[in-house]
Formats: sequence, C-alpha cells, structure tokens
Amino acid sequence: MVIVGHSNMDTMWRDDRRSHLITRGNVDGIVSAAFFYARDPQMKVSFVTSTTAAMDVIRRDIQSREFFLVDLGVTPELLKNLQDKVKLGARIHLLDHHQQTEALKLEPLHGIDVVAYQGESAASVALRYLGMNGPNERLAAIADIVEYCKSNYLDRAEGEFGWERLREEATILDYSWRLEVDGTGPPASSPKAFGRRRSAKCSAGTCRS
Ligand SMILES: [Mn+2]
Repeated sequence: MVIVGHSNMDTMWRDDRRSHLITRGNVDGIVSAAFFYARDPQMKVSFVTSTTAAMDVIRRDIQSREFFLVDLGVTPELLKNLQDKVKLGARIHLLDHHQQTEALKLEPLHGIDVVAYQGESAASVALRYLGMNGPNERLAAIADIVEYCKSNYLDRAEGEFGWERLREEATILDYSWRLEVDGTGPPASSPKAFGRRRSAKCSAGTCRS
C-alpha cells in the first residue's frame, strides 16, 4: 500500500503481525531468528545485510508496535529512526554484541531497551534475553564459533560434543547460508553473489560481525 502524501516512492506494506525482528542474514542472525521463532512462530522476521537496509525496513513497517533489532551495530542515523518510531508508540529492543550498541547502555534512551555485550555472539545475547536453554544452547555455541566469540554456551557445548564436531557444524552452517544451500538443488549463488555477501560482513569489537 502506498501512503498518500509521502513524497518518496517507498512502498509500504500492511501486515497484521505486530512484532518484528530485524537481523542479519548470516549465521548469527539466522540462529537468533530461530530462537525468536521458537518463542513466537507468528513473528515477522526480516534479514538484512546492513544497518542502512535495516533502517529502510523499519521506516516502511508502519504496522508493527514492537521491534527487535538483533546483531545490528547502531549508528546515529538508525538511532534517530528508532526514536521517531518510539514517538509513534513503538517499543524498541536492541540485542547486540557490537561495541557502539553496548556504549548506548550508558545513555538515556527513552523507550529503547538496550541489551548488548561484546565478546559473545548476538545469538547468545538473544538466547539469554529470551530465557531459553536446552538444545538451543548448542545453536548459540555455533554462532559463537562463527563469530569468533566465546560464551558459557560454547563452553558447555564443547564439553558435551567436543570442539571438532561443533566446529564442523559451524563451518557447514556458515557455508550453507553463503551459498544458499537448501538441499533442493545446486547452490543458487554465483561467485559474484558470494563475493557480495562476503563484503557485507563488518568488523565488530572482538567479534567478526
Ligand atoms: Mn554478529
């Protein structure tokens, strides 16, 4: 649906779901999304490649009343967009492991909930936030490995399954999302697309992305 009066040509959409998770389309984001889906199968989920892309998604979504941003390092511009959403009545939760998001914990951010810790994957941050455990911990551990991070989940999973097995599973999952391997045919991505995805990675504190 197009909003009359908006001079830009962005397309708006209508969706009855009121809770929206926005995260990266890499292992850390995919694992985080799995946790949120397990908690709320009706949740709307968007995978993005950058903070700029996340801003676009948030701006277009005029239906959701609650936004969860996971694994997205916050920029001043994104923060401004989020504060605009809060003024419109939305609740915002930032779950992250990027340095710039963790720094926000010290600032008064009315209406924006910040849960951020460096040194562990965003998936581990999300799992703890959601109060989940059990088999989910192994998935968080895999995200930690791919992100070159370490958490209690990784320590426990390593003790239970062994480092080699976990690392192999992490490698397979990381390979799978990059090449869109889904078991139904050959990889869909061209080498060019593969390179583009690789370049979407960013550095983040002690972690990779
Ligand atoms: Mn990450």
